[in-house]
Amino acid sequence: MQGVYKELAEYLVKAETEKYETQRVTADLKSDLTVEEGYLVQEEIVKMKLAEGRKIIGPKMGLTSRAKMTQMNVDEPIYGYVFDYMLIENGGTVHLSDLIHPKVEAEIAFVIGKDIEGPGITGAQVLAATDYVVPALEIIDSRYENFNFTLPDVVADNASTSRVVLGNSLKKPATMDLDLVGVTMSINGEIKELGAGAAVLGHPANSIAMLANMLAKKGDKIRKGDVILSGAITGAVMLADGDQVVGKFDGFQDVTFKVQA
Ligand code: OOG
Ligand code: MG
Repeated sequence: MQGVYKELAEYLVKAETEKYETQRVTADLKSDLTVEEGYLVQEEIVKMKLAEGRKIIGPKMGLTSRAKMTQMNVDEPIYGYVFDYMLIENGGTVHLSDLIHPKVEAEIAFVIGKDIEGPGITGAQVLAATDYVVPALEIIDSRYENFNFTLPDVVADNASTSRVVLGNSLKKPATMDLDLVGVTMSINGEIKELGAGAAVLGHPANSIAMLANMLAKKGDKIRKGDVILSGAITGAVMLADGDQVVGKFDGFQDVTFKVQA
């Protein structure tokens, strides 16, 4: 059985590396893939990346806001992993030639100061274990045609994770109400999406708590030093050559990047 998950992982990593859209796993290769099995495929992807010498920046949450669940037609939060090669500096450039069909979304990231081990973790416990919060723009790039997927597909595909731009301003979470942080995401000076931290499960810390509790089911935990995206506050917007993307988060400095062919 293990062999099947590894094969599916190789199929998805090949699409990522060679930058082409591919058929959904559940459409073509394994129509009865469950969400749990999707995570087994994802684990194989993580193993492949680690074997190549990539480093984990942290797990990430996805599909934690209604905006995202509605946009992607799925109804449950998921997690995936961000690796070192995915980081783009604030103000940097995303090259379309490196990616398939990228979209951008606005998120709040948590820099974890102490291990967090579920089950039963609450948002308050997450805040107590968080050193800093940082605004972020995530560039997602589903390996599937038209970002069309079921929950098992997107879990297998490492939650569409592709690139991350972290802001430069770090804040102590105790100094602000993260649920009330207003966010706009603009492209070429025009606001495309907007929202507030509360869009993510009522408070972004609840998303990190859910992650700790999900990881606990497989005997894993959140680790000191992890930098964790809590999931998009806004819907995701397709990127095009020449785009100048700006995320404004109330109380933080802007997060920006540009897009080039
Ligand atoms: C899945 C990735 C979701 C988020 O923040 O909701 C995600 C997708 O929409 O392709 O990263
Ligand atoms: Mg995201």
